Amino acid sequence: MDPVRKVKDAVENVVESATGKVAEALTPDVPGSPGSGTPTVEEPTTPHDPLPPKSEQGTPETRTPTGEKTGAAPITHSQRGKFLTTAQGARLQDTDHSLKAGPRGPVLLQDHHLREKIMHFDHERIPERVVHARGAGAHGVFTAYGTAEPLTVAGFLRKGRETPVFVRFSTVLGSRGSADTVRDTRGFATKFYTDEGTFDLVGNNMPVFFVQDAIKFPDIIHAAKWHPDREIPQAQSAHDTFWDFVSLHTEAQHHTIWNMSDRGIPRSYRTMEGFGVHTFRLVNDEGVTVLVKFHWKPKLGVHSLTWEEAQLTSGVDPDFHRRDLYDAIEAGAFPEWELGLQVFPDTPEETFAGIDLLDPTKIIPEELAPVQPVGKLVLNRTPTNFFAESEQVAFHLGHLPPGIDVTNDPLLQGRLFSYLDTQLTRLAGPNFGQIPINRPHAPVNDMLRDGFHQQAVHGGVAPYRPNSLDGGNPFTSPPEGAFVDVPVTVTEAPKIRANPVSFDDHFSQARLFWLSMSPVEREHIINAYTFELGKCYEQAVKERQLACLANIDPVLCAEVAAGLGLPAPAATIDLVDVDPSPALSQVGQQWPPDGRLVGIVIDDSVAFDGVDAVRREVFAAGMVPLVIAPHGGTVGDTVVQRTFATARSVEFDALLLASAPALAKDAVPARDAKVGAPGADVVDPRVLLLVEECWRHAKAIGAWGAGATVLDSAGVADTPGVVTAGSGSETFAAVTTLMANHRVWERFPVAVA
Ligand code: HDE
Repeated sequence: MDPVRKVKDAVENVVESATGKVAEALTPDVPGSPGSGTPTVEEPTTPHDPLPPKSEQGTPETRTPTGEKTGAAPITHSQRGKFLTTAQGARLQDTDHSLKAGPRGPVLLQDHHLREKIMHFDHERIPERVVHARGAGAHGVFTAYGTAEPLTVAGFLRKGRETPVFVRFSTVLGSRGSADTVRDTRGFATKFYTDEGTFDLVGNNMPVFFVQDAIKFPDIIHAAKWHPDREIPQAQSAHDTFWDFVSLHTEAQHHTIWNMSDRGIPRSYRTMEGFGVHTFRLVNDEGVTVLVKFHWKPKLGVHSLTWEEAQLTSGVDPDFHRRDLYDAIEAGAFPEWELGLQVFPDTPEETFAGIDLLDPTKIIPEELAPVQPVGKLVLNRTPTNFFAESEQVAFHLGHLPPGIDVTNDPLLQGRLFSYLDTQLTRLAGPNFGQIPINRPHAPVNDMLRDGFHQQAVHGGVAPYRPNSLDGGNPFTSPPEGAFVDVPVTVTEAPKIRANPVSFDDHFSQARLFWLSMSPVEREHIINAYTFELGKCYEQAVKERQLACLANIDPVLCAEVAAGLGLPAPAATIDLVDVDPSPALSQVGQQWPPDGRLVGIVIDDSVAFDGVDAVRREVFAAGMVPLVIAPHGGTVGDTVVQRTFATARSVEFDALLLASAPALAKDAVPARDAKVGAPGADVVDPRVLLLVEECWRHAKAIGAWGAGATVLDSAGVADTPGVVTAGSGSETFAAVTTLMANHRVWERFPVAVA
């Protein structure tokens, strides 16, 4: 589908409509309606086939376990027919009552329908991922620019080649049902279904990792997850075991400062960068190799929540990132990233600018090795069934197509074991590659046989090589088109448990990150460390982490120490002079506002025409307007999407005020403690709270007409990023300009330069 907004189309249709039922026509186009049909109040009784999926939903292509297209339509692939059946297809007349010996009698063991239904229900859950349990995936397409052709034989990077993809975003620490907006690293895992075999790029939204060697992964995860005695805290690093570990195992300090920065609380999956973290090796058709790092650059720029927003959102809408991803796709604001490469010569030292390319706790600043775009990713379909797709998708670093190979990064090497191994428990056996979302699009002829949940009906008698009984099939491939391991020379060395000396520098790049931040970003980092260490009980842990901060920067250390009420220690190493990398900062650029949510506050005093004109302009600008009113239903002819009772500031990227609503009918003290608060006698207290929070979170606010008086009541009139104008259109135009900066940064007070 052309990425033209459905919402925009709907508006245009309405303009052409002569019926005048504008409000009715607009309602379904606000993303989020649950089903593809319009439900009736009465229970439907006329049998018909299952409803089609919603238009924005996609499924894995219908392929055989060996990768061949079946041609079956996705919906017939799962459920068929008008009538309820058993799993074996026998029609059922009743599923509301178990089979009993008389209406008051005991349930009979022979009730095979009851037993099948309960048996299946009892086993609906599978083990959640040991890390990255909380996540959400979407389908899309990757289109190559061709710029990587000189570097690799990988066919999916040939100019113009389109490859279907499935991307799963995740947090690391929380359980499957935990909140999306906690402070944490985010996973960014992409499955490219290439016709030369699946390529999984299993990355994160931060370019470095806590540990340098895979053997330390269980340690960092045990430290960061909940305490084993009480199983708290959920999805948090603000506790003693995490800080105990990272302050002792100091190679974690670089990743930790990324987590403490605004990168740890992304505004949305759509506004995250992605990184392959490790260095990979590309090989071209002449056998020439280069070393590369993979980067995903979001079209909307890197944008984060404020800490208060993140905390509020965890309670108000724990599914915030998932909802944002799916609503954006449904609205036609398809999330986009460019895939880019940092390219380094493949020298025996495997270093660049003196930085060890095998050390996953180090970046190469983009100023030294620019990211070269090689293709574009567009996510354009939501899953049809979350379990079948997001939960069952299985990524693995060893899923590599010809032209992309691994390096000796010891973290990467351990991952090559872990990702297959974990699926044996999680997806119950070795055939997880045959689950629809994991089926390759390339022909499969693998000699792997049998096992739990085998889906393929293998013919032949000779799944071994060499054979003559199956005519010698499968044959090994000629080098062209085959995955050929790059014959890297392994230098003679003793077998030892040790790191290269170059891995010993644990602080210079944490310092590089700190020095690259803008003043407001530094304030956020100070605040995050102070909060997290403030939640620790053990004095020794706090003091030890302060000692680490002293080795990053004296100002950072002193500010955090002041917040903790502890003395700031001196550095134990010489602080290196590093050139900042401006590319690491999120502040200072302008970005498109696609798919942003704009709240419009109205009440019965507002003319429909004015509000409708602004709504159209918001749609036309590629954003989604949500009308907020004293009650649900309609206000005049305007359809209401949020009420004062259901709206909360964190949902909106900007706020427009078309009126100054007095206390709504449901604003009574027994239901809302804010009624009676200062100013609430003039403007409904929930509207005041909306404005105050949007202001505190540095969002653009605009008002026209009576709306301007709300700004006075909230005490925010004539402050940065608050605009008033003569009409809704002018107000929205001014707000749009402000939104390009992501936030009204100057509203954040800065204490340290
Ligand atoms: Fe993972 N990681 N990881 N990891 N990882 C898993 O695989 C592991 C690491 C990452 O959406 C698990 O299928 C080890 C770095 C993502 O399904 C498991 C080590 C990076 C996802 C596993 C690492 C990642 C995972 C859990 C140290 C960024 C979610 C379930 C050597 C480059 C994928 C699963 C999804 C998931 C092991 C380190 C990213 C247990 C042993 C570094 C995005 O196999």
